[in-house]
Amino acid sequence: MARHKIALIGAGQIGGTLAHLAGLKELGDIILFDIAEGTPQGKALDIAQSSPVDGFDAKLAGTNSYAAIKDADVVIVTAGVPRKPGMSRDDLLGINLKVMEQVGAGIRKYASDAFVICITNPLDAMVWALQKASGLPKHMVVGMAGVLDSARFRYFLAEEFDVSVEDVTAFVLGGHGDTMVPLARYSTVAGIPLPDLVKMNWTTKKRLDEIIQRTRDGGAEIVGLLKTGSAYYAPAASAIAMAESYLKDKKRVLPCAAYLKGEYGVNDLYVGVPVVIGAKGVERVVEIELNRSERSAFDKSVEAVKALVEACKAIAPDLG
Ligand code: A3D
Repeated sequence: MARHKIALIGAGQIGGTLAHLAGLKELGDIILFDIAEGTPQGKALDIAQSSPVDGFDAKLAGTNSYAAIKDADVVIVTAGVPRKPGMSRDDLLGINLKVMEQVGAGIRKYASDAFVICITNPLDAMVWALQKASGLPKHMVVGMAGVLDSARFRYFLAEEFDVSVEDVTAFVLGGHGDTMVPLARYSTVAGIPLPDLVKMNWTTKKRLDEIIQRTRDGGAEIVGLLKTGSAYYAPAASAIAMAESYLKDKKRVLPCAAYLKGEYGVNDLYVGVPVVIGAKGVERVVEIELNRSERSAFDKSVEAVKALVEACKAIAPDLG
């Protein structure tokens, strides 16, 4: 059986980390694409030279030509600009929308059977634009945000309780950004929901609220520390988990920005919800019951995503 082919569009901080992780996990051969000349070639060569040390077999190549992504099984898109301190994800909209149009055209031409994972911000609007620009089936185009947001939540909870991150599950819904909705009652330590842990005096409601806020602000906290860009290790690890679930037909249940056509009362929009990712792409949207306050937080988040998509349509009417 031939090796899988993974194309990474954007060879910046996340793109390079994706290539390294995909190599270490032997997910397939890797093509790094970027408009910057030399960057994808240099990173590909550097990572390839680590393969004898780490003992993984993967061919890596860098390119400035879309033709090289031909017949990729998975395409992960990070092309565009990241945030600088003081910028919101939404400030990136105009620049990154143009990038999505170019990337979408490249994928349409050379990799129309691929499973496509978008990471470029503002995520929920950019994944919408990328699906429109590429014309790929909606279940084959998803956005990475929920896996990262829930990983941040899990990490903070594991720290709070002084337990292994492995035993903490967390649930985050809605758009990626300040309106994301971490769901406490669907988040657990070894199956015990967070509200029960408050009753058991493991923590307080106030501490939990602080952790939820820190999760919402998780990206900005790192932008503030790094000063020259945004997070890349955890975002890359999160997208790799999604790619792996597709390539190995693992059918993992992961929160992703998925296309909704009526689920959660939302139509024709990409929003973060739990989905099953398997060999057929997004195989199922998991629709959970929301209580009144969760519903209202989710609706607020959906409205924020809608506003961004409307802004995209105003800038690029052809996409709508
Ligand atoms: P960075 O290191 O700047 O890499 C972006 C790369 O894209 C650079 O190498 C650019 O040369 C390249 N690029 C720019 N325009 C094009 C183009 N038209 N075609 C191909 N390549 C191009 O950024 P990064 O890797 O740190 O972040 C990439 C994106 O991910 C940004 O938009 C971030 O905001 C976003 N991001 C999203 C999350 C989510 O959770 C959704 C988290 C962190 C970062």
